[in-house]
Amino acid sequence: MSETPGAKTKLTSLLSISHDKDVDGLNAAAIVWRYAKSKGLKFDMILADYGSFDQAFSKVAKRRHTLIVITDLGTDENSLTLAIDGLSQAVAQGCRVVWLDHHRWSKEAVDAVLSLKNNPVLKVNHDYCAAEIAHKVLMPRDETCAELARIAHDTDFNLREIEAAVALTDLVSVTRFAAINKKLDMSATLLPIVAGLAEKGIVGIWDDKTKQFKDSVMEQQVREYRKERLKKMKKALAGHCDQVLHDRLVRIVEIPTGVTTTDLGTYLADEKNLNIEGHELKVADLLITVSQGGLLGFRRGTESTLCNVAAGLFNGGGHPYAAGGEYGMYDNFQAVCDDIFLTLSKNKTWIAGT
Ligand SMILES: [Mn+2]
Repeated sequence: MSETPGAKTKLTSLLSISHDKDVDGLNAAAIVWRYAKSKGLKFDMILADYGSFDQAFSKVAKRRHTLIVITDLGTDENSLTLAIDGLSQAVAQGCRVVWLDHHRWSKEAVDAVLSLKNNPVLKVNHDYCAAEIAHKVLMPRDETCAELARIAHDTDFNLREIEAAVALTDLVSVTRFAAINKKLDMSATLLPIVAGLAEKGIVGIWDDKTKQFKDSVMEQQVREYRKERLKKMKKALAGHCDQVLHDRLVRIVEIPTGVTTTDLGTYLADEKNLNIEGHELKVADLLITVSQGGLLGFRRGTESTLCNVAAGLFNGGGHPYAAGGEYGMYDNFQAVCDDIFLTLSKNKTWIAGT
């Protein structure tokens, strides 16, 4: 932003609320942190995921003279009232709101945020990841932020062209899974990573010469995680269920805990990984992952299927290349597969070009 936000409203601190789920949310928070430093604002951060980020707004209501910057989180009917109540209270106490996101927003939600007092800023752009938007809006001339934005883009769009981005993605996954398993506070657990990134950018935590994390504990955790993950993905593949429907190979696998759908989707999209005891499998046109809680992930191995449309048949949605839906709790995986295959066989809309 060109104008100094503290000029009129005497802002003394900055509260960052960002998505804890992935590199994009963390890098966005790191960019916001660098912005706070550049303006001499005291910095606090809350990292949250959907379902819990509503709670952040009760904390927001207590803030005074704070620039509240929300990144990589969208708001929907469920969370909108809570968000607006908390933010209205904060704004009445001299706070100002900046909201930067790349998810789908309803007109109602846009209008509600823009109707807040103290000149709220709302930028929603689907073509970029949240860290890129934060970089462009807050710190356009900062090279460190530019690099953080590039890294977030590489992982958010699953390009995997930057080794540090792939490593950081795994570091975030292993740290999050550990926090969930040990019931630790997510913001506190991820804080050292974001702090390192905010301090110096990716070189704050990553050594590009040795291609390792500077912190030996982080490096060890990531190595261990990758080894375990590979074992789990091989096991998941061994239990796969295949069926050809409307000329497309559909593969369903149970996703083990500690493996993300993106990891498994990427692994199973490479035919080098599809050798089971000397038997070569083909890459599936549509891959569906089923989690223990009955959530479904959709990825595709070819462009002949539409993940978002397939997910739509299971109360979900997303992009043509990646989507999510739900099946519900289950105990018989084979029965789940039969059910999913039946639903997909009755409907052809998930075939690209129909
Ligand atoms: Mn994002």
